[in-house]
Amino acid sequence: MGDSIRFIHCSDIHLGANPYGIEERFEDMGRAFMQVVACAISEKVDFVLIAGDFFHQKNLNAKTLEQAVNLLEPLKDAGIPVYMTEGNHDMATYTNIYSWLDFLCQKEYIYLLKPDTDEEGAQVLMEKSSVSKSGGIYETDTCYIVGLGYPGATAGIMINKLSAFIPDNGVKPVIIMLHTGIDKFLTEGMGGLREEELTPVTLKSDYIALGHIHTRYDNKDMKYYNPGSIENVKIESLTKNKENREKGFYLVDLAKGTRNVETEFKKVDIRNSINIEVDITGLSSQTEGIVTKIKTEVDKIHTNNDDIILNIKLVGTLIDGVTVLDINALKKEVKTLINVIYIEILNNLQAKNSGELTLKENQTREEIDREVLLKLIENEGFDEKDAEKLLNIVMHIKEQATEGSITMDMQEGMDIKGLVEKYVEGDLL
Ligand SMILES: [Mn+2]
Repeated sequence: MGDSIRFIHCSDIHLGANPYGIEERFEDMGRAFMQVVACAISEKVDFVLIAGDFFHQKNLNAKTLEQAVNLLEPLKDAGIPVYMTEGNHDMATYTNIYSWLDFLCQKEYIYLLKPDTDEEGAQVLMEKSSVSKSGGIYETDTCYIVGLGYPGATAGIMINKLSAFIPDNGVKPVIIMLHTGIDKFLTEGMGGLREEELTPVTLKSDYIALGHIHTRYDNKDMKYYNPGSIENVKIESLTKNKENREKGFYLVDLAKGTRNVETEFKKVDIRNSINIEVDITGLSSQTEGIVTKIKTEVDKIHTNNDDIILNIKLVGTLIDGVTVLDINALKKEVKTLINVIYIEILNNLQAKNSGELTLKENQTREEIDREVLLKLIENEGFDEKDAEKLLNIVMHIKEQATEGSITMDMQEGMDIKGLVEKYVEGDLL
């Protein structure tokens, strides 16, 4: 045994996630975690921490459980314990107290650390023993590991209450696992914990292993570290970023004497995804030219033949003024030139001379409405006759909505498409 406790801290593994039913993505999630396992074995770590969301869903299918067991098996064989706390994705539901993580714990693949609930329904941390597999605190030879789970919306109150149960770190280092985000690193409106609300935990611990937020952040002074997910979980999360954000986990050395913490961020090799804006100004609406342009732009940043996830945003103005393209035909053509497992093309083309309106004096409100709407409809590529017909339908719906014969469902919103279809089919005009 060395002078330091060496461990891996990873989070948000999301086994079982395959957005849009892309089979390869299911395998990608497993491949990412396999790299964590390999590192744990080669670096001979003392243990592995998983700070929540090991699974993507509370209800597993057989394939995901099989994948999980196959991935955990080598760690078990190497005698490397895995300590886990629950995330919002894989925690037990109110009606189902026993989760798949409990199952893995019973089968001795992992130690599941979570707060218990006392008679009053309050969250309490109990010590885990060989008799009771339940509890939030586990004492190893060298340290205490505490699982605070997913504290939910009242994180601040819950953390404060639970912090009273955390053992004193005077004797042995205390390592905390917590599945919640610090609010200043979140996009607005996502909630999360204020940094100062973590203070009672910071004071009693040496390392706070966070999970929940899929991008990396940390604060050494406050002792918290969030590695982010080890793969991109959603396709949507890719489109927001121009480049791939690094994915990975921390390899940590915690000095037994000084309690000094050294972290190394280990990158995970993940599926390449490319998000680009392609300006096709000056081209015609012919598929061939557009596809060639897309291929040229992708080749500038993607230089091998790996299967990628491709998100394209088409911008600019075509010389023939067309703004509506056959996206499916485009996707099909791109697929013959670039190896993709998933492709999305967003059409953001601008019409020629769009937005030019010449308002005359003494025009009525209705006349202005008609003119503006007609312009918008024409910009979508409808010919004059269809545009006029569609305009009448839209004006009719607007009239009915104004006088209250069409009402909007506050939950569902208004089914505009359905309404238009009804009028087109029934030829109500
Ligand atoms: Mn997650």
